[in-house]
Amino acid sequence: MTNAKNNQEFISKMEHDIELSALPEAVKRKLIANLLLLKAKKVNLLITGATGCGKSSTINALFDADVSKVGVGVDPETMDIEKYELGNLILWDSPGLGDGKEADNRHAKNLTKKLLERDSEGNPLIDLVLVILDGSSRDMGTSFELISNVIVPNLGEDKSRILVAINQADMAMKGRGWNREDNRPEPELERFLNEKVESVRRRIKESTGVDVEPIYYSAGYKDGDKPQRPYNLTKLLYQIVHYTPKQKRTIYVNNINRDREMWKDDDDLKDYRNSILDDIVESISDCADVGADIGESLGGLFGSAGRAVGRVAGRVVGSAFGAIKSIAKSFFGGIFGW
Ligand SMILES: Nc1nc2c(ncn2[C@@H]2O[C@H](COP(=O)(O)OP(=O)(O)O)[C@@H](O)[C@H]2O)c(=O)[nH]1
Ligand SMILES: [Mg+2]
Repeated sequence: MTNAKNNQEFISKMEHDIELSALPEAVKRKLIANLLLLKAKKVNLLITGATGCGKSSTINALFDADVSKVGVGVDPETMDIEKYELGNLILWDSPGLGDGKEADNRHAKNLTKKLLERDSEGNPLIDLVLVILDGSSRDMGTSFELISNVIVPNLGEDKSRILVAINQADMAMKGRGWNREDNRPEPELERFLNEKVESVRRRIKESTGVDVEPIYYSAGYKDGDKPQRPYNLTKLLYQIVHYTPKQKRTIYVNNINRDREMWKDDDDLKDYRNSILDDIVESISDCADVGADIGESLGGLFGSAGRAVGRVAGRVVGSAFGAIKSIAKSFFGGIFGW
């Protein structure tokens, strides 16, 4: 089953369920109008980091994109950046620094160009940059260089478009402290990883002034005789969803990996799942927005009495939030095996 085929599936199902729900007609119409707007959106996610840090593995784990097979660029200027289109989700996969002086200059130039690119509405094309660090490497210097010299200076005013994630958590102490059976770190490795997260956070703050909340995870691997499931992949997805502009969050739902094995192991699964759900539901219902609209139109018709009705409609929208959440939850349940 390819994800491109499932693009729009989530939104179509939501439309169908909202239509059949007991929600007031005006709320239904507004929600369906919101869904139509969401359908037209595209999200552009730029993934970068040193060669070998695990960009391809991460994309494959999150989105089941089979990145070895799709969309390889041919333009020699931008050959190093690969583009994958999964319906409305567009992934840009670019090497970071560490490939030698000449290649690094090229990568920096391509990254800068991509970050400065604007969409047809004049907004930055790239919605979010995911910088992956190799947690098994002792030398993070080139990654900090990438962040402070190439990524952050080209983000514009809003510095919230950057996420930093430390991959290969299982190999951070050369494999020591990783409980292979349960696919999670033992306390000693956990401490080590938490310190690493803290030092990465501090170094980025010191060199750029930007606050990031790095996480550690493992993209896992399929090759070899003992494949390993990802760890903290739901946490990574939560961050990606959360830092994506609100109106675009539903786009991920259509494209996440349908293989339940990918989403099993996290440090606090329940919490991330709920947060993802809340973020996505918020993007569809946008309660305040719906309430205000309805209140306004009723107010225009009936004056102050209409505004009072509008306030009631606002509360009805609160119940719409609940209805949408349960619809979304059942959809997700099928994917994540909740
Ligand atoms: N142990 C371990 N190996 C990983 C992990 N993620 C990626 N790898 C391995 O690291 C190598 C490079 O990964 P790849 O995704 O090709 O990196 P890219 O160059 O950034 O795209 C491959 O052999 C992967 O199997 C991980 O979380 N743990
Ligand atoms: Mg790759």
